[in-house]
Amino acid sequence: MKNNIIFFIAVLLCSCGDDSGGGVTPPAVVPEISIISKNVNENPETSELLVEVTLSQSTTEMVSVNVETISKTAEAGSDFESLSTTIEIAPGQTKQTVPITILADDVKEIDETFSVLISGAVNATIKFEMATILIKDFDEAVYTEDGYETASNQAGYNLVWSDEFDGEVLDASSWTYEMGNGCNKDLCGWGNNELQSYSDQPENIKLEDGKLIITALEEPYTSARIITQDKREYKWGRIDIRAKLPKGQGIWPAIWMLGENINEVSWPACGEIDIMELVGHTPNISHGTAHWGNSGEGSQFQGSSFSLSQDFADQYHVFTLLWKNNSMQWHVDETLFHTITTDNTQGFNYPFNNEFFFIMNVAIGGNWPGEPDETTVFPQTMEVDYIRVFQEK
Ligand SMILES: [Ca+2]
Ligand SMILES: [Ca+2]
Repeated sequence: MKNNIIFFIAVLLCSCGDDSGGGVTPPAVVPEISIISKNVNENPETSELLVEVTLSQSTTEMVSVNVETISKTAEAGSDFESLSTTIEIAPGQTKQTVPITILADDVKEIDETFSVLISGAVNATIKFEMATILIKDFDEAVYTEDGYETASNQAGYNLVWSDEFDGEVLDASSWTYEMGNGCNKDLCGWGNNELQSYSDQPENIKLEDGKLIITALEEPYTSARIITQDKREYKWGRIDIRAKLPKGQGIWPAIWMLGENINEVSWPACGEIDIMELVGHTPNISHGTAHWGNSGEGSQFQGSSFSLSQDFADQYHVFTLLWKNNSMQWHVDETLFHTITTDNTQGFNYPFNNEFFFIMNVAIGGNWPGEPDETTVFPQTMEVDYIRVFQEK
């Protein structure tokens, strides 16, 4: 009993000893801690990015938190230096910066991202745990004699399907020929008053030297059109298509996609993604366009174009769609020229977070290019070296 009393007094003394100011110390506030997303340029030389970690308010305690980088399409070791550390924010402060080394190269790349994660906060609760760092690339595209080429592996992605067109015959497990003149009920011409009839014959479509070759022939106009409907349908990813395009008045090559639900909701509600379209009287301009909305007056589209100093018929170029949740970005030779997001829908349903299939064709005539004339040289070919679909890991 005596020992217990002494212990009790000792506890009282101890707790009084902390209270030397005479008042009661308020409990320290527990602020919220966040890490802030940022864009950075890939400079010609290695550079330092300062990422900010912020508190919602200052506190009387030392705050600490673990910070680590996570590779995405930007990779530790080649695009930035991996970091895993603990930082402290001193009492009374509300901010600390974390230096991350951004590595330089002279390789043309599509803008890349990595993440910075905070965890294990002491004296704070985590509000925003993940920052996205976008590295913007300004390197020049490098061309070989036959044009531009992209890497067959892409950091941060898995290759989920590709057709390199290396075989003797078109892969029927991926592609279906669409045949005929497009007459459907009382409409003719594939919906755009086009003149061609599509065939599956070698004079119009064949594989040769690792390329898919679609050939447009003069009157009676014939060409080819292939689709992956019900065979290869994808949602989101990076899509690379390397192709050399035809030219001339009235020639209209296209590499494009339609929503797989087209038979249920019809066009354009299903969505259309034109990765590449070219009208042959402007053979140095590739167009990227999205279509959506309701049929008739509710039909919406938004496009942009990319111009070369040469014709797209002179060399191979790579048409890339970077397609993410709620956004799509069009590139030629890894240079961005068009972006569509959910902010662009004009109040209509955004159909692009859905599965789509591919279409490749060369049309002749039609509403946009008009008819061929005496300047048009036949035959005209679209040569496709590869189509590759990558999806984020
Ligand atoms: Ca670069
Ligand atoms: Ca090939």
